[in-house]
Amino acid sequence: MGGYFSRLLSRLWGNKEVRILILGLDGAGKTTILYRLQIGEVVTTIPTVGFNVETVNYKNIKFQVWDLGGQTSIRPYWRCYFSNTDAIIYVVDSADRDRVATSKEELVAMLEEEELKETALLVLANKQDMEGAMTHTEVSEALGLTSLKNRTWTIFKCSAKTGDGLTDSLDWLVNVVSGGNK
Ligand SMILES: Nc1nc2c(ncn2[C@@H]2O[C@H](COP(=O)(O)OP(=O)(O)OP(=O)(O)O)[C@@H](O)[C@H]2O)c(=O)[nH]1
Ligand SMILES: [Mg+2]
Repeated sequence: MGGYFSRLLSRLWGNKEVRILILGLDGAGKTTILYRLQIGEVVTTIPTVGFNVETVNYKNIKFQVWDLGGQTSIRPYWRCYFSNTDAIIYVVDSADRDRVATSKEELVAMLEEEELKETALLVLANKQDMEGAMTHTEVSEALGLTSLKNRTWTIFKCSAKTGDGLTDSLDWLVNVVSGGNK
């Protein structure tokens, strides 16, 4: 109830709160992206065991961003965080051609979850600065994105290292959570 009223109030005051999950295989760059968004810098990361959560304020919206560990043994716990999620940022290491099929399997399984039926999907084809990285079209094909049904989704290429592409993707999220893309 308290949560409902605070959400209502923040909407009235134009300071909308949004819940975002950042998911993807281990090493994809999720934590690097989270801190790039929050403090605008590249931080040194260690593999995430559990989660990081930070608030990112952008264009009058308060994004509460949950970054979950992506190692095989941790992935089953992603579902504990699914409820009330407004959007998922799914991060792919575009230079990791060997594991893009695994990344697709995890994505497909996740999107079948009832709790995520209405959730918007932003795919980030990360590590574009690396030589031999797949283009975002290649990543899109490898993940089978074009066959997604009844889902608001997009894919952006980006590099957490250089920062390229991250602002555009945040703008897309702002548009979606403000109702512009539904
Ligand atoms: N070249 C390059 N390296 C990146 C980029 N993004 C992340 N990395 C590197 O990739 C490695 C893994 O990044 P993390 O952000 O820790 O990956 P993660 O997805 O959080 O991994 P888990 O916490 O294990 O799930 C680190 O060495 C990062 O510096 C990028 O855009 N370009
Ligand atoms: Mg991490």
